[in-house]
Amino acid sequence: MIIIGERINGMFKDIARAIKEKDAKVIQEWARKQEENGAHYLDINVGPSSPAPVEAMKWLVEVTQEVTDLPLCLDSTKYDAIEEGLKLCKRPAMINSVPAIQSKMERVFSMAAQYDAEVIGLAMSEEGIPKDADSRVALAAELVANAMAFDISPDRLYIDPLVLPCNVAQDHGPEVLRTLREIKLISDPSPKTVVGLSNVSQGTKNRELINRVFAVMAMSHGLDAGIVDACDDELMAAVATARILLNMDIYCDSYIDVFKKSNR
Ligand code: THG
Repeated sequence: MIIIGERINGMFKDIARAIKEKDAKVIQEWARKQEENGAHYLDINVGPSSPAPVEAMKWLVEVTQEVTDLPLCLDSTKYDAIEEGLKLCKRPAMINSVPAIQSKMERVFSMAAQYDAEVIGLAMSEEGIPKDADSRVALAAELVANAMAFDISPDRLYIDPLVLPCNVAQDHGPEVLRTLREIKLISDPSPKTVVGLSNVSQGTKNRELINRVFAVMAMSHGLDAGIVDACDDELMAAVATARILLNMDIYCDSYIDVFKKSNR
């Protein structure tokens, strides 16, 4: 699974404070820590209550790139913030995200073509997030068709079926899993898939266990990437183990590496 580290997000109090006070050290420590723990991309989100999202995004991109060469996943609903961030990215980035809404798809896919960015497409429309897998897959197909219209190959598109907290939307769980599997049948090459893993446990007890179990279940349904807590060693070990059991890595070199890192 492609690991997108979730931690540089203004949803977290320490990040919100660091953005406000321009305290680069906090951001850079999280960038380093997530990279050391195996992240392949870093999600960059200024948070829901940023008074100046464009400026904050530019600053986060700059200070993060001072300490890491990992590609960034620019996470915002404000496309001006994403575009200004893309201009600063040293490597092709990922745009997070666009729903299946025509005007937004046009803006985002033309931006992706211009900056050679990958794109996360959300299985939602003007009407919100559908519950059943068939409706989610239909929205995924719309995203694929629109990406292709901008010459973006489907395998540069990550479809996010949208994971909701299991304590308020328990009935969505199996539908999300079925969506992950069926998305692979939409096109050839097929789009990739991604989830915001920690959503599944928001507001619940025993969050880490719920995250770890859902990660493995989603992987067995073909999940390609996850925006996850890369600093949860047990999660990273579960992911490495699932890769062995799904025959995605050869036992045992990369497998043993994970355990060396967490001192087991
Ligand atoms: N899909 C896509 N992008 C996403 C999401 C998604 N980006 C944001 C989010 N969802 C994924 N990232 C997080 C980051 C943090 C949390 C959940 C998902 C989280 N935060 C604590 C909380 O809300 O309880 C914050 C509390 C604290 O300050 O410690 O759980 O689904 N494409």
